[in-house]
Amino acid sequence: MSNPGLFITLEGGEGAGKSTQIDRLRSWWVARGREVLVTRQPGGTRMAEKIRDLLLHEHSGPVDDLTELLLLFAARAQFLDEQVRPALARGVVVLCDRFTDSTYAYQGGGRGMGEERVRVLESLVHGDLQPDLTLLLDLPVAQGMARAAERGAADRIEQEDLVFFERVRRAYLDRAATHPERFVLIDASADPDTVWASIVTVLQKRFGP
Ligand code: T5A
Repeated sequence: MSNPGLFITLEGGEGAGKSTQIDRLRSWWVARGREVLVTRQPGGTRMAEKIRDLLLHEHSGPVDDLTELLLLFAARAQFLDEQVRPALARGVVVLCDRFTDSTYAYQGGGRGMGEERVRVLESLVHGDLQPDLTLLLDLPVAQGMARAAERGAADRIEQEDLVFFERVRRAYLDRAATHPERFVLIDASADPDTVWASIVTVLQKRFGP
């Protein structure tokens, strides 16, 4: 059954500007009279935020790749059940900073785990739920890392090297090419106002002025 709400995800590498643009997206939808939920992955619910801390901050040693993958989907199952599905059923516009395409990019691509394991868990956890629109904010890896470094201390995943993030970017671009019906590629290398102008063009084309 289709939802009365809208599920929009923002994706991209480190420092792509997702958080910066999601605030503008919220205002755009509120100005059109829509109730909006801004949320993020990993995280979004109390339990999922605890898993986020485990994944990004509270580690006391190496984290096994499969453990990382399973924790991400454990958090996501709770997040979908508690937050996203009820909101969509109420007609809310859900704006999510990262979602499962991040897992394809970071775990599948960056960690080299491949698509298949991600796909199996995606099918188990999502059922048939997919974003209505995914904005992929793309920019050269070095530029994004420089922005992220200016913003503050790196978390566990941000400490990976350039080669890791090149694989992440490649995996994202492959996802966008494989799912053109929901992905829109945004050039995120420009200043925030220019990036926002590109996003507005996409929103107006899909959802009207
Ligand atoms: N992860 C996540 C996985 O490995 N697998 C998964 O399945 C999921 C869901 C999440 C980490 O977890 C990983 C990926 C991540 O490593 P996070 O804190 O949510 O951690 O990390 P990010 O989403 O990467 O947060 P960032 O802050 O790095 O990126 P954003 O949100 O894209 O960027 P933003 O808006 O905070 O901007 C960063 C800095 O750049 C400036 C901003 O002012 C800020 O200082 N900026 C710009 N500067 C110039 N021009 C622009 N256009 C700019 N836009 C923003």
